[in-house]
Amino acid sequence: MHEVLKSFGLEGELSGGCGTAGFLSDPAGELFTSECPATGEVLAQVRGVSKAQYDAIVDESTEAFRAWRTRPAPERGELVRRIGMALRERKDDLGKLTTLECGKILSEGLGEVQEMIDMADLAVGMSRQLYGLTMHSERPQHRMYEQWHPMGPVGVISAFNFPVAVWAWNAFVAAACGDSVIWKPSEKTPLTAIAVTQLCREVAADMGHPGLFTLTVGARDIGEAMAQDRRLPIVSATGSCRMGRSVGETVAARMGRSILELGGNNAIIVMDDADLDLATRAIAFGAVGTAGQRCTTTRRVFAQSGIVGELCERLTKAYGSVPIGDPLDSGTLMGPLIDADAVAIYEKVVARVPEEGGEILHGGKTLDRAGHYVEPALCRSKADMPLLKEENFVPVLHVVEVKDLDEAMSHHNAVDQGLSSAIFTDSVRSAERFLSAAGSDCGIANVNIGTSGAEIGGAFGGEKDTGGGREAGSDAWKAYMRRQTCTINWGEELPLAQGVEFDV
Ligand code: UN1
Repeated sequence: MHEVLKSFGLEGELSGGCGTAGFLSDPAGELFTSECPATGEVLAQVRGVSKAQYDAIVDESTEAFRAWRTRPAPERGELVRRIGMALRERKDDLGKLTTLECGKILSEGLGEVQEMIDMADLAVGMSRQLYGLTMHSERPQHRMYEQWHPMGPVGVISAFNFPVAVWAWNAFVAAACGDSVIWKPSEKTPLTAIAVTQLCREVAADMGHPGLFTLTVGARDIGEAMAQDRRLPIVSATGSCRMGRSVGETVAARMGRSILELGGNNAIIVMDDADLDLATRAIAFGAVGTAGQRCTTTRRVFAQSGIVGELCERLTKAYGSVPIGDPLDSGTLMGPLIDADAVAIYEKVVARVPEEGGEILHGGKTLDRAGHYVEPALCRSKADMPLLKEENFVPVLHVVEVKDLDEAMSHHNAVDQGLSSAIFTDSVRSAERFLSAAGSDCGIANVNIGTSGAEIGGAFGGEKDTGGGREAGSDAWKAYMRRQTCTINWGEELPLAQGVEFDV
C-alpha cells in the first residue's frame, strides 16, 4: 500500500460520484480500476456514476450555481485563493499521486500541481478584473456599457496526461467567474480527481458552497451526456480530435458553448543558423518528456540541410542517454506509457516507419519489464509519410530535412492540427517570418524554446482540428461568462437609434 494513497484515504472501493452531500456510491455505476502504469499494480477501484446519479449531481450543481453567482466576484476569488493555499500544503503528496497514477516523472507531477497553484493565483487576480467596456451612446442622455455575468454549471472533461492541471485551468477561472463546475476526469486517472475534489470541496464547503465542485467519474456515456445536457451552458473538453469533434458538434447542436483543447502535431523548425545546443535540449524535452504524451509534444522536426546531419547525431546521443524507469526515482527522465493500449499503438507506429520510407535512428523497442515501458524512437522521415499527419500520442519523433524556411513552413502547416510550434534560429528575419500572419498557423508559436511546457499566463489552445478553444491566461475568462450590453436612458425623451421616427 502506498503511503500517499493512504494519506488521501484512497483505499478499497471508492466512490467516483461527488455532489453537494459529498462522495456517494451508486451500485449501478460502472467499476473502474486505477492501475499504476509503472508497475501494472492495482492502486484502487472506483465506482463511477450511474446516469441517474449524474442527473442528480447536475441538479445539485445547478442549485449551487444559483447561490454562487450572487456572491461578489472578489469573494469568489477568496475561495479560489484558499484552494491555492490548500494545494500548497498538499503539493508533495498530490505530485506523488499524479506520478503514481499517470506515470509522468515526479518533477513533472510536482510541476503539474504547481501549475494548479499558479492557476489559482491567476484566477484570484481575475476575480477583480472581470472588466466590461463602456461606450458612448449616439442618443442624448443615454449611457451604454457591457457587463459579464456567470453562465451556469460548466462541464469539464479532462484527459489522463494532465489529470489535474487542465481541470484547474477551467475550474478556478470558472469559479472566479461565478460558475459551478462538474468534472468528468479520464477513467484512467480517477484517483487524482477524487483527491483534488476532496480538497477543493472541503474549502468550498467551509465557505458555504458544498456543491461548487462536483465529480462524475464515468466512461464515454457520461461525456456524451454532458455534451447533450442543456443544463450545462458550457462544456470544456480536452482529448483527441475525434472525441472533441463529437463533443463540439453535439454541444453546438443545442446552441451551447464548447471550449476544446484537442490534438496537436507540433513541429520545431531548426535553421542552419540555430544554436544546436538549445535546439537539441528543447527537442529532447518536447519529444521524450511525459513519454510523448502531451498535447504539446514535439512530433516533427524540420531541419535545414546544413545542420540536419549534426542535429540527428546530437539527438541520437541525447536519446541514448535518457534514463527510462520508475517515474518516482529522481534520476528518471522518461516513465512508462499510460497503459497496454498505448504500447500497442507505439508498436504499430514504429512498424510503419520503415514501411512508409523512414529510418529509425534510435529506439523503437518495447522494454521487457513490468509496467508499460518503451524506448523513445527517433526517426529520419520524409515529409509525405502518412504517419506525419497523425497525432499518435506516443514518443516517436520524425526529423525531416528541408532546404529552406519556405519548404519548412509549407510542411509545418500541412497538417490538420494547429496547437504548438517553434523555430530555432539566430536570424531575426526567419523568426519574424515564422511569427508573421503567413507563418505558423498554430495557437502557440515560440522562438528558441520548444513546443511544450507553456506557462499559464498566456492563453492556451490551438486552431484547426485542435478545436479553437483557449484556456488559462490573458482574457480566457470571457469563455466562462455571458456578455450583456446595457443601455440606460436617464433623460425625459425616448429618441430611437439610427434616427428612426415612431411617434404614437
Ligand atoms: C496537455 O497536454 O493537454 O504546455 C496540456 C504544456 C503544459 C500543458 C499541456 N503546460 O505542455
